Amino acid sequence: STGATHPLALAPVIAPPSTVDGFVREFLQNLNLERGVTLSASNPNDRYIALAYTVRDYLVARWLEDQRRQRETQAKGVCYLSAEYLLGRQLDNNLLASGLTDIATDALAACGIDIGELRELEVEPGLGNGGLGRLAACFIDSLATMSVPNVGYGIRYEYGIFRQTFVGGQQVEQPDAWLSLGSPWEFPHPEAAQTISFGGHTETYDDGGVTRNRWVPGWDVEAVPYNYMVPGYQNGRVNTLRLWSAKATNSFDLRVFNSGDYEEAVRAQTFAENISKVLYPEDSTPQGKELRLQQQYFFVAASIRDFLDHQLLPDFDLTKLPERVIFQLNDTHPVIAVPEFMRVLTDEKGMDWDAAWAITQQCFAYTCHTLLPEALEVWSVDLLGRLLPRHLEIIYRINEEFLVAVRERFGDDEMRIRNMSIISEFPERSVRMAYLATVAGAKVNGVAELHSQLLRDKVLPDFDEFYPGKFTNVTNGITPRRFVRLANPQLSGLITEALGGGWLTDMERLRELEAYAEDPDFRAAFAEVKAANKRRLNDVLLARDGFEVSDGHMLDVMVKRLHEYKRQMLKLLHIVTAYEGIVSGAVAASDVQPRTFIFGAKAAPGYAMAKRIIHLINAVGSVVNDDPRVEGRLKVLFPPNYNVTLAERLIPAADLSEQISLAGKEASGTGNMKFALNGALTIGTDDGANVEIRQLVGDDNFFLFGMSEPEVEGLWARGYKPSEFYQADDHLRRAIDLIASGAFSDGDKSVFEPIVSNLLYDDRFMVLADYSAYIDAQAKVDAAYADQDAWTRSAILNVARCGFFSSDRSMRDYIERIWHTPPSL
Ligand code: H53
Repeated sequence: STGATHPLALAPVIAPPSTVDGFVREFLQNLNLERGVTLSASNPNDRYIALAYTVRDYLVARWLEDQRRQRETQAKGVCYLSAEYLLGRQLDNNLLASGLTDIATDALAACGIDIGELRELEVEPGLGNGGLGRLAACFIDSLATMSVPNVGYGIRYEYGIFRQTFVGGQQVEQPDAWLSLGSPWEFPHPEAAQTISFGGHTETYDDGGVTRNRWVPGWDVEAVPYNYMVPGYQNGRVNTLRLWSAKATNSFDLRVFNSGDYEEAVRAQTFAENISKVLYPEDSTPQGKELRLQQQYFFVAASIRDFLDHQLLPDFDLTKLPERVIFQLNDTHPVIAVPEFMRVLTDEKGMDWDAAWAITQQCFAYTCHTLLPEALEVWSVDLLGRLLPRHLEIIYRINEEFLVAVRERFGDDEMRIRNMSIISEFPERSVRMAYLATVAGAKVNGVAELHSQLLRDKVLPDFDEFYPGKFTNVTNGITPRRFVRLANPQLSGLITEALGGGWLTDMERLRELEAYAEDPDFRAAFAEVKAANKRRLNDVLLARDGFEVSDGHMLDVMVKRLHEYKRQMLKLLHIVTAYEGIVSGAVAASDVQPRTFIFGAKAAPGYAMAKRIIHLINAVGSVVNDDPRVEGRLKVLFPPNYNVTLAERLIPAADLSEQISLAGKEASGTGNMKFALNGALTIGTDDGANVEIRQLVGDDNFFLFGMSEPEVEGLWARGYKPSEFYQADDHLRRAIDLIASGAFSDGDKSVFEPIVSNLLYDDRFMVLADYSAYIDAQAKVDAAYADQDAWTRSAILNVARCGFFSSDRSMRDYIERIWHTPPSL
């Protein structure tokens, strides 16, 4: 308490009045007071910032109130630990959440400002790579909307995911300086910085007759929290996203003073601040760099300290922690939180090991997002020991006790012991973070039914046997606020007209649309919405990239990170086949169903094959688009820098959603859900959440093709020779030969030779094996599209039957199966 007596200081904070005049006043005030300009002297950025501040002002009162109540009730909450949050633009979402969209639009119009123009000024915070980061953003939206106490913890990267440009069709990365004009959505709290230590050594000491170990760190940095509001959808609830930024500690200044080596001291400062400088741009292929481990420890150590020191009441009984909090580990990236938590409880809080371990095993849960072995992080013991020596000791002890228990259960089965050990010995001694998380977590979940099954059967079978009941599934979801309501306002309007309000927070209600699928007027209205979304996309692409989407074309869209397992190459072979058919004269252009193929994909900067595939997509595009023989019936567009903002424009306009990964490789996918909920039909393999989408929408409304996961395994076992598929299939051979001939590289055969030989002699992701099934399925797509009315009916049924994929449902599943954190307040 401040001891304040003024009545205004005692009353709860009051939000400004929700009227157009009230909004105008607040907006102008923010222009004057925060930007120091009058309306007439303001530039667009001033106006955007003042608008953002105005929206913020309405939410802040709720936010402060929620924080106060959370402290008071101490209800159990979720600390979501994630190295990535791919948030997308904030302005529209926060307007929608606060119910201010119309008022703000009118208020700005009254000031002579088009709010749409200000919207376009916001640089989206791209603090994530792909699915995993976007999932975290959807989850915190749902938790706020469901009034579940939650703090999202992460890193405030100064540079988010790189901006992709194309030079001669090849990807060139530009830094994403998203903060260069400042962000009006963040609340920095340098005064609340935490000191985070690294390096040094450990020592034993005598603690009243007991010998204990402790850490004597070598250097430290400050972790400065930046808070972001996470408003629920029109429920008056605002949760917090707390992102940490690294700053040099004063000890660096001291060194300047002592050594007089100013330059060296400044260098050291830069070194510390590098920790939160840049997001690693690898999605599911981590490179094991030291700085990445620094990032991971930096943010989880700050988050745990923040929770224990600032979210708990001062006299909190730590043995009660499992009733108060669950730390959800989003993939292996935050798993170093486990030994950190143990260190704090034992070394700092003086708890004995067994008690601390019992608490830890109830306070953590782990979500695995992959099956790719290269995505499961391991840290060499050498590196861990240098950076976090005490944590390595703790990991060793956890492992020792775990292996004792394994021996008790299974006997001295050395093979099994070696397979289950948290420490692997080859190729170098290292810590398997997924194993550590599995041993420590109360629950381990996969992200789609198939994925969770494979996780238990193939990746962690010994653990599943050892820990019955620990493994579970929570199928991913997406927030309908951003990906339906904001991205597709016209479809949302149509649904509300049919069903009334309320569906946006109760997506199972979309089922009621099934009846409307039989209504010709509704179908016509639905088709008109799709057409309008295509026109809107056309405007966006024209302004952004100078592209035009032709009328009457089917829009066939594949947007996701570029990865071989996702098989953009398969899509490309389909396009080349269609093109080859026309130029060889086998197919008359006039008989081709007009299609525009749209790609969006970033490749990790060090992933050479992925970058080559990007080059090839662009190369095929320029040849196909310019060839008069095609008569404009096939078009390939690849707008650069696919991000959340572009996704929000592309997805509502799509007719066909490409989800064509090799079965058993895509853990879930979430783009697949976004497309289906916006009325695109899916062509897809039986992989990830595609399986569940198909089960829900029905086989008639989904184009399934390709090998199943067991069939993939069978083919590997028999010995896969891609060249046999090449030899056996005329179309495939002609498509590959065309690429090999240099037809897309001005006759230079060497440019795409590595792609061709990879396909013919390696083809880890079995593109050639699934090619002919894919081509057949695409023929079915063409045939289905010819009956527009039937297509529209299927599209409506996709929307009606995919309410399950709301992230609100995912959150309910987590709450019921893992967290046990009921809504509160
Ligand atoms: O996570 C998504 C899944 C998707 C999976 C993705 C992912 C990453 O984006 C990064 C690392 C990782 O291990 C997994 O590839 O299938 O939908 C959200 O669960």
